[in-house]
Amino acid sequence: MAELLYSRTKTIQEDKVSGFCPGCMHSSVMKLIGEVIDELGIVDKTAAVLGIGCCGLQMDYMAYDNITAPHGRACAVATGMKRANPDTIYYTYQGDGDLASIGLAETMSAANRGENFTVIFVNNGIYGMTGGQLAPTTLFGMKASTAPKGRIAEEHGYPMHVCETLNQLTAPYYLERTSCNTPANVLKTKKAIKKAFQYQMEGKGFSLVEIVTSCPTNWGLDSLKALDFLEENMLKEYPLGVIRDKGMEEK
Ligand SMILES: Cc1ncc(C[n+]2csc(CCOP(=O)(O)OP(=O)(O)O)c2C)c(N)n1
Repeated sequence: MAELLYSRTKTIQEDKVSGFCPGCMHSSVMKLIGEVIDELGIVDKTAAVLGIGCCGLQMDYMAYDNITAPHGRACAVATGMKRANPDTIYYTYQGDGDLASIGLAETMSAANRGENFTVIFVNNGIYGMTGGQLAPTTLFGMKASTAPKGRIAEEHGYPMHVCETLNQLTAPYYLERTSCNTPANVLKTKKAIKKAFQYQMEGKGFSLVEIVTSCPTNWGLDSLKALDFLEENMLKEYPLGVIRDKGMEEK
């Protein structure tokens, strides 16, 4: 394994104030990842591979190593990093545009190879950073800057279910969909992230945790209305739960 350049003891840059929009769940998810890394005692051997988008802003808040991959290529970059440094714990952190649109081939290929890293997939149903363009996960009727009348099947295809699609492959070890819309779901999300990291530490292969989140700014809603929209619409299209857990099947 490559020698670490310096020793790390903390996960979060404590002096940073969140720059995310009000109601954005990226900061909650990032905090959970930090807590999990702390609890597992792996801060000195963890590195993030960040997608491009609001997800990439994580680099401002985390105190451990990270690398930003070209748009959509996080799973390909993580593949190389993990194979070169198998003792390092790698996770990718990607939005729906990054992971399921421009990066779909990289995601599917890494999952199909059963690469031993963890994917944290933040699904807010839209391209956040670039101003609300249609994503593969945009719901029917949901307006986007590139679909002003809302998603229409004939023009834009159907909302893409990433976990269910990956569940068609043989290799993935663990696939779960969670959300951060309630305190109970925040705890479930943390549990899922922890499990995914633990599976990687045990060398089990590819794990993906999809977290359904809101993007009030690009949904054109305030934070509370965005939460209602998430519960009434996003969670209907993207139901929460374990899609596959080979660890449970093996027990
Ligand atoms: C090759 C390339 N194409 C397009 C872009 C512009 N771009 C930056 S972020 C982004 C979409 C990000 O959306 P998403 O992955 O859903 O992340 P979010 O911002 O919602 O977290 C796009 C299209 C880019 N940076 N590089």
